[in-house]
Amino acid sequence: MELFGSTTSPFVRHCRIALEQAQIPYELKLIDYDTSAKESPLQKMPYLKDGKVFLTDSSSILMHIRKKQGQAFPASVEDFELYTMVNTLADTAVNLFLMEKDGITPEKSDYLKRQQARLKTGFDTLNAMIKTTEALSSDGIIRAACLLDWILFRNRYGLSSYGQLISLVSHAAGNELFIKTDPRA
Ligand SMILES: N[C@@H](CCC(=O)N[C@@H](CS)C(=O)NCC(=O)O)C(=O)O
Repeated sequence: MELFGSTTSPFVRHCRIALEQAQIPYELKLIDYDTSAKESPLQKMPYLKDGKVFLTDSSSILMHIRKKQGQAFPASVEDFELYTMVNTLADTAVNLFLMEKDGITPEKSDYLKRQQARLKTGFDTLNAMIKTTEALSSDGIIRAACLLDWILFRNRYGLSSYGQLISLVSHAAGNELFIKTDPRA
């Protein structure tokens, strides 16, 4: 099985953690955006090749992994709500980051101002929603830990007032698989 992506993408990191949890042997193929634009119709990373199976989104990749592991994906409606909420925030934060690299900032775009506002209401809600500090206990929680650590790594948003979010990342930071997939490594 081959997983294609970068070591910095929070979406790729989640898939790597799931593959490790499922103890599925795989090769991480490091690629850049030019390669994903050529090889994936969605022009995004991650994508996965497993024999004849070709998957172009981290959610279908996770379903494939969890199925092989004999686990449900999503595990519950509540965990899927958390997962999709974090996913939307991840898309928002990554878009803002990539647009900024191209010199387009919220000051210049009402659409980006709305994206920025979404981060605040989203993080407020996540902070109230996340009750566990068991960092890798479900896909909703893993996705949250991957996104929050990416936000800290890229210095994209001040999280210091969000006690539960900070506590989740601190617990994750002590986990072997989280350490192994650290984007700073
Ligand atoms: N829905 C996708 C999102 C993946 C995604 O946004 N990946 C980013 C890297 S972190 C990407 O490839 N961006 C390239 C682009 O938007 O041009 C998934 O869950 O796999």
